[in-house]
Amino acid sequence: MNSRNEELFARSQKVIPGGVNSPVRAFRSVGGTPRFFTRGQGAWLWDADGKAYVDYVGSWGPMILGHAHPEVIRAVQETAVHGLSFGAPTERELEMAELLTRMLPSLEMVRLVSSGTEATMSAIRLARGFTGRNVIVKFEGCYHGHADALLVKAGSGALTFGQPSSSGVPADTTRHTLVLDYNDTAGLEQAFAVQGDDIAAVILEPVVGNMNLVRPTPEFIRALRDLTSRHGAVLIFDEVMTGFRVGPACAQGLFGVKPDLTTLGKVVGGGMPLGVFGGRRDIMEKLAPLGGVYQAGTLSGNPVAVAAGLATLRLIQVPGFFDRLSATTQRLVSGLEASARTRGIEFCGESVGGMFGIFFRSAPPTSFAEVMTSDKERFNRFFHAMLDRGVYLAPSAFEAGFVSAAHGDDELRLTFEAADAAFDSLAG
Ligand code: KE4
Repeated sequence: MNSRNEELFARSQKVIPGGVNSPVRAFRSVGGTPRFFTRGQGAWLWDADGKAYVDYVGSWGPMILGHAHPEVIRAVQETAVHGLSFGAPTERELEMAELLTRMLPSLEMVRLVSSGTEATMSAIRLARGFTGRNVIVKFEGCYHGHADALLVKAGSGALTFGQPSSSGVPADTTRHTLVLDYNDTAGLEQAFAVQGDDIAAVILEPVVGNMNLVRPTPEFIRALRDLTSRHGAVLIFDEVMTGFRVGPACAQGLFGVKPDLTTLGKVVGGGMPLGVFGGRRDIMEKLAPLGGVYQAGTLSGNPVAVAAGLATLRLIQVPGFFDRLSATTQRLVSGLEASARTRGIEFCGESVGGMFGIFFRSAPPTSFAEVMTSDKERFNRFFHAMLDRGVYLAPSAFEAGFVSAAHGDDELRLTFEAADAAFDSLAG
């Protein structure tokens, strides 16, 4: 037992299932020992052995400014000294709600919650309450948190209702969830043709990050908006990952689409527990205490989490922020592609704003089936070769990566040097 990470992991597995508080952190997809981080600063993390890493996970998206940004830390400190939680309205959460409705035109009203899962779970219930319908449409490869109704895998055949993708979820709960193929416009049209008037909502990641990165086709986005409008179904953009990550007006701003409801998380809390759901006033006003759809939370709108979120949202609105972030992310992907190409390794990348995907396949995938043809084993070897050289990528071939405003020339140079050696080790 030579590493403090290994020692901590051995201890942790005795008292926390899998040694982690969220499964993907356990490195089961890539193998090896998860790193226990002790601190982060800017684009960097340090693990329990004191080893430094350039961080491309960024806590799975929230850390868009980099770790421990002084203005965010100060906002948290200045708020915390006046009390952590009141369970009552505060001006600060009103400020956050007003800011969000200014930043996203589709948000006429919002509710603050404590996680992305809470946001999507609430949005689904609200859509069902608003429409009086039960059927929810989601897409294979999209992840929306761990609410029962959304832990669903595709049914045995097209247009058959989903089966639970987790034990502990009653089949009854998922029998109203239809799982279709992402970017399959014909399949979506057929579902609406057959069951359109029973569909309460369609929920999707408008740029997928949870089967690694997959962009939507323009016709798929158009069909989603047309069909849901025509059939009175609620269109929910789950922007927990893409929200204020792919652009200042999220993915809906990139695509020029107004969803009926939007869910947010990650960046919006700046690293603190904060989720948001919101959208059309006529839908949101169905929520208690106004309407019959119940939703609540002890720490909803928590002042300290909101302070971190407000500081973050203010800082990402500085002119040129997303141009710079997108340029850095594109440079990262292009540099990795060039390194692999030089060595004749089949590899490609894709980026949207400050998120990226890398694949051991010849072209960026456009569907779940295509993602599954990527060479997972090669990714796992690449992951560890980069980790050994101080570059922390997402510990799964099926997760997107994230760049922060703190990533600069030095971090890219180190990353490319590590990638040259890592690709050499694969070519060898
Ligand atoms: P949380 O409950 O983890 O805050 O959010 C759930 C969620 C909802 N919607 C989307 C599009 C998401 O990406 C997520 C959470 N994303 C994962 C990363 N793949 C969080 C990391 C984890 O599960 O540990």
